[in-house]
Amino acid sequence: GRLYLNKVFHISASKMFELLFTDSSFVRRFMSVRKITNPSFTAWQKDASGNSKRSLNYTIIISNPLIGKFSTATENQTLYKESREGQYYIVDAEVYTHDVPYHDYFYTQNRYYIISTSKRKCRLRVYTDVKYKKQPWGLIKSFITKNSWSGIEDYFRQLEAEMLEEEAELNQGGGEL
Ligand code: YK8
Repeated sequence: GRLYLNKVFHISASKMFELLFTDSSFVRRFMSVRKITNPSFTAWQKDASGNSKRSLNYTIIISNPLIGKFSTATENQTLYKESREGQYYIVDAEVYTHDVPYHDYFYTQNRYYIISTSKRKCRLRVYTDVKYKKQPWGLIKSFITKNSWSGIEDYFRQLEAEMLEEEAELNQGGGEL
């Protein structure tokens, strides 16, 4: 996988989890900035193995003449049972884009780590991998991989920027208490 985000924020680990993985106003705002529309979320639900799962559906804008304008997407998230409330959280997100060419060949796996570094700080790390369910022709595969990396890089660069704004808002006036 590739490391796309690795940064310490002045936000507690539990707050970071709430911002990213609940139906928060941060997520709503970030989606509208990214022009991600029609979002629907299921609630977190614990399964037999002890992990929690939820899924998201939304429509993304692509606007690449070779690929298309929009695609619906499904994101299946797993919160691993090894996570410890307030200490660290490990979330896997598998993203399937349903309306792009070769959509049945690949998906993206994002792994989020939220690690508490002190009472009011946490490290956010995101690793990403493009996974293949079937092996496409070499040229197609490199096209998919190249397009995926650039889209993902852009997405996490913006997530970092929006999170820095959120951090500033949350800590406004609070100082280094
Ligand atoms: C999530 C990875 C690939 C996909 C896209 C596919 C092109 C295929 C080219 C073939 C459009 C929000 C991306 C970027 C769409 C957006 C996905 C997002 C950013 C046909 C030659 C959606 C994180 C995420 C993960 C994967 C991204 C897709 O939270 O290039």
